[in-house]
Amino acid sequence: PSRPRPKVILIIGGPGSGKGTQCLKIAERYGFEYVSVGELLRKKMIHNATSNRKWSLIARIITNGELAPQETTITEIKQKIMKIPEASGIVIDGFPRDVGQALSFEDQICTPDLVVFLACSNQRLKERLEKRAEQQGRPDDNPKAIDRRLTNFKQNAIPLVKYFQEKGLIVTLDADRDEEEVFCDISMTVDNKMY
Ligand code: UP5
Ligand code: MG
Repeated sequence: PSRPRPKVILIIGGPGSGKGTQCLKIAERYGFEYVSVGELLRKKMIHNATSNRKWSLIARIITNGELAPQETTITEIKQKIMKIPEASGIVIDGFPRDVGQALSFEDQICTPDLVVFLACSNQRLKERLEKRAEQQGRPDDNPKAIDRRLTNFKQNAIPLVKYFQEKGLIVTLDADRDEEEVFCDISMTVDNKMY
């Protein structure tokens, strides 16, 4: 008999809302595969920016805090998912960013089983990103790009959340709290909705 398709959880939220942090915890607790879309794009851009015109353009887009082209992003996700061997679940970090991407994901990949929105105040998002910028060197953790990422998020978040609300797929959690509290809510949600 064929295996059931892996459950798919999408984690969305502003830059610095804790998507990466919480996704790693989910992957660990549930044995799910972790796919960070931002990480996929950053790796590919670093690898290809000097030799390939398309990727040098995308590198510029991402470093400025703007969104990479939708079709490229979906293609990267598809390729990554196809390489995942056997998994009971996949947790996807930082995708979709807008309704267009959500539609195209459903069209080309699948309807997600659950979407978690990490709701975080603008002030907190900024604080966390500025702190991380001091500690690490992500190319888009510069003041101008941080501003663009926050602005783009604010523009796209409401319609995106509404879209998944209408489908009854989304749970919104208060992500202003500390990591452990947020994760406690996430695991309750996953236990309730998916098992
Ligand atoms: N931290 C985390 N949780 C905390 C908590 N509860 N309390 C206190 N501190 C907390 O966390 C950020 C920082 O805060 C860390 O230092 C952490 O320790 C601390 P993190 O878990 O890294 O938050 P995250 O939401 O993952 O923040 P990130 O900066 O990664 O969010 P972005 O959405 O900006 O980044 P992403 O990698 O998803 O996307 C980057 C870029 O890729 C986009 O801007 C875009 O250019 C491109 N992209 C696309 O074009 N299309 C896509 O579909 C996806 C990405
Ligand atoms: Mg992240």
